[in-house]
Amino acid sequence: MAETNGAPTQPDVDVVVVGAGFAGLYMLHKLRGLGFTATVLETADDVGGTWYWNRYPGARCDIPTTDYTFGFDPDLESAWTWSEKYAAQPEILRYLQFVAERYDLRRDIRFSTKVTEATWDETARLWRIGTDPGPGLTARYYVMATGCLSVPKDLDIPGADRFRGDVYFTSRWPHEGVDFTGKRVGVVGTGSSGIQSIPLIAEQAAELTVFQRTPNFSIPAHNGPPPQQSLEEIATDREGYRDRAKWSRIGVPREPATETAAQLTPEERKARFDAAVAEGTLGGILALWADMGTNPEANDMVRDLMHDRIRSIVRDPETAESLCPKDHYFGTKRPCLDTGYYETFNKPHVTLVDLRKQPITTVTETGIETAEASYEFDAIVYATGFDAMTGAIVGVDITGVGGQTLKDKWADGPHTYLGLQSTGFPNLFLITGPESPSVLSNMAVSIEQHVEWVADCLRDMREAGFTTIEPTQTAEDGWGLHNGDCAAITLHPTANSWYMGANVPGKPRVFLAYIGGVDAYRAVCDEVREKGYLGFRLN
Ligand code: FAD
Ligand code: N01
Repeated sequence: MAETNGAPTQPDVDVVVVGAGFAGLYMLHKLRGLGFTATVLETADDVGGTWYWNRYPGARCDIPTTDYTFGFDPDLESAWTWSEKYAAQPEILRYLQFVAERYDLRRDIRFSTKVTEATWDETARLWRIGTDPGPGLTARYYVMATGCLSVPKDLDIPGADRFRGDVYFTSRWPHEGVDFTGKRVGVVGTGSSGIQSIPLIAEQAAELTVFQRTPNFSIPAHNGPPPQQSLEEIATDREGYRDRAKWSRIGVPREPATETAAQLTPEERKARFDAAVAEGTLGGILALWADMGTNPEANDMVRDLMHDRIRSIVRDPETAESLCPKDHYFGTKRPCLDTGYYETFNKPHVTLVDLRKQPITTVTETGIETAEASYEFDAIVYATGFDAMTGAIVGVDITGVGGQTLKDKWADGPHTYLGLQSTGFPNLFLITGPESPSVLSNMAVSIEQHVEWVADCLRDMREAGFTTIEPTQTAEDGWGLHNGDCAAITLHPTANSWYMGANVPGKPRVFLAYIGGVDAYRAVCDEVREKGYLGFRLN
């Protein structure tokens, strides 16, 4: 670190980026292209982020890979071919490694390095970043590309540390894989990770017991080759195709439904539902009719169709009823795409334990006890989710102007302007942070939009001679109100979802993402920039 009379005048680098997933990799590439010096800090020992950590059997994307991919470089796109409609974790990891190699990114990434603290030095106008292992470094700008689903939720099950058999977390799966052949396995959790892994664990295990607290909605992924129509559209008009995704509601090129449920006959609704199930995409099933996310009756119609489908597959009526989600509206928890999930419960060696009827009382040395029974296992798999959206951000001890910590400021929920910055924390940028479309969208598209906005902002500042940027309080408060209003007109706040922070005991209950749409959000961000960074204070 350069120092004059003991006080640093110049930072070690222009920008520190934390995280080497999709977001951190593209941020580094973009910054370099603009002539900024940058260092990426990453806990893992290689690139990949989500796709480095989540190596459980069946892990794959739920946005078609032709869309869940970088679009910023046409040459990169022609250099890579996805093998499946929904590529599996090893292939997505290979892709991100390929990206790192293609742009020679690893030389500016410090692996096996956890960022523990970051403090804004008001005099020197730079961030002092503390790392484990040290030494830390200083930077003018600090970008958190730390991921929305990167911090596993702490286990909140009594006795969990007593179990003497093998314990696995889907979010921290061993690199060498796990062989469950002949084993008695218990899986706790039936979100996307559980629903993807359960059918494959069932193929190996001698006995599989699934502990379900909340059933989830799932439709078949119908995985296979990448969709021919997308491939053709990309081949003939790549830019137009990517543009349609950027200006769509969830970041995939698709026209939204315009008719409300009441405008359709029951036969038309059923035909749309069947077509969406046959298509096997979230974009399709979440857009059956225009009011399914806002009108309880319209949503009930999807729920009923989903329940009928589950009952038609699962042979044991009691198990089928337990698998039918009734405590939340369709779409208010992220729906899942599966391969043979419901069919798995027809196998004689697979048992569903409905924790609504018999809650877990404790984990024991040899298994799991519920209010009604005791289950013995060789291995327990926890697919229990993440401290989503804010976990990785407040996991770093971040101190801003006047000694205020971000953790304190966000004690009642995140406060940001555009999900990009928080008042009192100059030059700190969040990639796909809370109050941006983020996890409600195809994140490849949302990550690119944020990275490009931040890069443009830093270049604009350099050209205009500014060195600090932070939102005004008015802008931040206004954005917070707008976020809350957008969520309030939907059914989302009614669910105990991780979108609401409800999965982590003690976490404030607020809707964590911006639900106004990828298209509307992009328009706001573009306008803010065009109007000279309206709502930001530059110095
Ligand atoms: P991440 O990939 O999470 O990377 C963040 C990195 O930051 C991690 O490597 C982490 O180790 C590092 N990090 C965090 N804190 C620190 C720290 N303090 N110090 C140092 N390093 C730190 N989204 C979709 O749009 N479509 C999908 O199909 C899809 N599938 C998913 C499947 C799974 C199993 C999961 C868990 C998520 C999925 N997501 C999907 C969301 C996914 O997280 C994003 O699409 C995307 O990969 C996020 O990239 P990122 O770079 O922002 O964050
Ligand atoms: O986590 P989750 P996830 N006792 O929070 C249960 C993305 N993703 O890793 O709902 C008993 O959804 C919990 O029960 P409940 C995607 O965005 C995508 O599966 O809290 N059970 C729930 O069933 C996804 O939404 C893919 O009642 C407990 C489960 O554990 C997000 O990541 C694949 C419990 C956790 O489900 C998170 O998914 C994987 C307890 N104490 C992930 N605590 C794709 O398909 C928790 N549970 C692309």
